[in-house]
Amino acid sequence: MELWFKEVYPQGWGVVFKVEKGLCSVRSPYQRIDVLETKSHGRMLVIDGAVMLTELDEFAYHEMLVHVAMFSHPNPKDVLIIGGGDGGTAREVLRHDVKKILLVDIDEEVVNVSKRFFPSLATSFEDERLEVRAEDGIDFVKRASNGSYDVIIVDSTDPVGPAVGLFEKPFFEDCFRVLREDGIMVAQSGSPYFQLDIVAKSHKNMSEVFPIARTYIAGTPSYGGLWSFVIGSKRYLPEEPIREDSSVLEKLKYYNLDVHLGAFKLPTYIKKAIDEAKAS
Ligand code: AG3
Repeated sequence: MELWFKEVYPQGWGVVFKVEKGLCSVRSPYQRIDVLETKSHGRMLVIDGAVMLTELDEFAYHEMLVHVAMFSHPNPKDVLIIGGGDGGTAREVLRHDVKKILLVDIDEEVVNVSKRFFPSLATSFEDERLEVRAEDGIDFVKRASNGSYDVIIVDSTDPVGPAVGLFEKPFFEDCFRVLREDGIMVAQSGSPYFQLDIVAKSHKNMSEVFPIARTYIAGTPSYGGLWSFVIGSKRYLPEEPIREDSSVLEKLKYYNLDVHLGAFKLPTYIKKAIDEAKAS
């Protein structure tokens, strides 16, 4: 019997993967978590039916989520990750000379599943610079002290259920407050093909909170082709990397200086959607 996994976007198109076998399926208090062995993409993490990552192309998403912000800051030492329980985002941050990372994911089951099935991501949990807390990221930033982080990275699922607030202005305002005076935050902001409203709304919210707000894109085939990220900065221009660190760069597979610069060149329809949202 042939088994296929498909994630269908509401527009009536999606991504399909031939499944060799199901490795794990758990229901946490927050969501359903599945790990599948696919024929073409290695292991895949699925949350509530949505593809979170595959071993084949997770590097593109994680490198682009992390290194654009990290290379736009001159000296990122204290980093807060909201979500990212699989450890992939932390793995990329740990390539830099950071002092401390706090990872706040609402669901510790994601961390447990990653430790069992995704060793190449979960290596980050062994690094003593990383602390993990199972808490709601929205509540966490509400209570966090002013000016405690250089970079905040939001690695969330789609804006459904408990993740909805992670795309909204009050959360960005709290992040602004807990960042230092030259801090930067970045968040995944949806698919430019299937979630253009989320791309545009996230940008609008960010631009109402941070003096500098930009959207950039990267190729992520497992999420249907293209993905977007929104970045908010208090001082530095994120489209211009401020540092070059060859010891980090030589380990990366997607991110490089040209990709950083190019990622901010947006197709017309994305620019238009952002401009329209800002004008509304
Ligand atoms: N975080 C963002 C994935 C969103 C994908 N959406 C979807 N497939 N509908 C993934 C977590 C990786 N650390």
